Amino acid sequence: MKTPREHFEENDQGQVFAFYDSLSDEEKVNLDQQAAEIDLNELDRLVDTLVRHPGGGNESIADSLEPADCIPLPRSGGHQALWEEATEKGEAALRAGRVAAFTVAGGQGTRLGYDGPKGTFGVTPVLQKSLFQVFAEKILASSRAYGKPIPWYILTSIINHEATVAFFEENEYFGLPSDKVHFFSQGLMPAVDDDGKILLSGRGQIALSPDGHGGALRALVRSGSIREMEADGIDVISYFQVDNPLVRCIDPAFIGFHLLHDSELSSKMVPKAYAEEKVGVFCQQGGKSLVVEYSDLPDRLAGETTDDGELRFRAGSIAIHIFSRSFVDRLGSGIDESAKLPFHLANKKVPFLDASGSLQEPTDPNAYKFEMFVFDALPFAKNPVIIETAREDDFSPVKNADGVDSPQTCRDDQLRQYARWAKAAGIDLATDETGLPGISFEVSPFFGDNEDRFAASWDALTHKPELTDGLVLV
Ligand code: UD2
Repeated sequence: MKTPREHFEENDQGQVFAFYDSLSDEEKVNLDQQAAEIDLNELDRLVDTLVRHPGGGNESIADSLEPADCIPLPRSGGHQALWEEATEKGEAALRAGRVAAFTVAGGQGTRLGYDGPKGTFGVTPVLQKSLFQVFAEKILASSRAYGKPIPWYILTSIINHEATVAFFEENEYFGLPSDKVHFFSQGLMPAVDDDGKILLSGRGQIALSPDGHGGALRALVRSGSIREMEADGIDVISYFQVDNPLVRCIDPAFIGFHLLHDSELSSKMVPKAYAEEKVGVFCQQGGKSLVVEYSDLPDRLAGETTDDGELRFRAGSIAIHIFSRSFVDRLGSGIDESAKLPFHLANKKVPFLDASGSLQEPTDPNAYKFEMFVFDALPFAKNPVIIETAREDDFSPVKNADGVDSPQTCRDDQLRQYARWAKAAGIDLATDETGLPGISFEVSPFFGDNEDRFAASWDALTHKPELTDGLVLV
């Protein structure tokens, strides 16, 4: 049996062990463990196909792309009766306890410049509740409404696992039963230089980073989460990203469409706001559905319009999906050789140890990372369904410190949503032409997490407060 060091040396990756002899016993064990997790054959193949011989480019993707078919909202011409049928179907599944929520929160969140797991970032207008608290309360409100616990699975990574778990413990799981909140860490991939050599971030430390949200599927299987869901009778997994507090974590109509179509993977889309918006686009190619990431869609297609002036490739992916449990099992366990998520390449700045052992902090991208994207599962899914959703009810992510998709735009979108609900309930509230109220207030998901529940709670109040700055409806 070869040692990891011998194995790496034979595969031209001996630099990983360059400082091995100077390490303590514990550090040696640690480095051996990290090395043992790396599949050098897979890495070699990735370096060869993605780094040394990158092929194709955008134009080859574009050749036979068509826009995907989507189920429109009633306001865009969809059938009201169909949406009602879907809602009933989804509600029945929720009452039967078949649904789990799943959040991917393993990313680094570098763009926001916030030091800590992104889910701990405060976002609500008055109380500055964290993203995690918002999701927890929405999940709890749904589980109360349908009379069944909704387990919540949270994907973390080596970067934030401990801090994430500690945050939930400190906050007593925001009222959720602690045995219904499950954390598990995603896989890691090494960063390599231009020559495909694995980089070290310390003498006994490989430069490892999360394997992308596509790694969620194998992490769900490896962690035993899929088996646990099976034992609990859960077959519907409601997937969303950690950065979007507007998301309806649990949406009966969406669940219903997924089940009515016997779909393995369903997705929500919003019409893109403008051609350059940084969201993937749902397309079709060779009879399969797929998402083409914004950076891969040639400008000429992104900007193409139809006769009525709409973007032709307009179905923006907002990273909200429903997976069937059996589909995750099939893809995540790797038993289906024909259904493997590809890796994508990212050219990044990665601090590394040079040959003399000093740490270099590059100012330009010096390394390649490999990531899987969860939406690459779409072409492998049977009966994929894409439904339209209202952006204002499902999507306002916090990605950047300022400008678009920032804490400010997200706060305003939450306020606009509360104001719409308030007005629909008959409350007199002044708003500007974008629907933004002049006051800052907040609605707890327990008071209402949609227009109807808000109206019901409001009507039930014997003493109706005046909506003033700082008011929180709980
Ligand atoms: C993502 C989508 C984009 C659009 C947009 C909507 C990709 C590549 N693009 O863009 O098409 O749908 O979202 O907001 O996803 N994450 C992990 N582990 C990882 C990497 C990421 O859990 O290894 C999580 C991360 O914590 C976050 C989510 O995945 O919740 C999105 O990651 P991102 O910020 O890299 O994606 P973004 O904004 O480029």
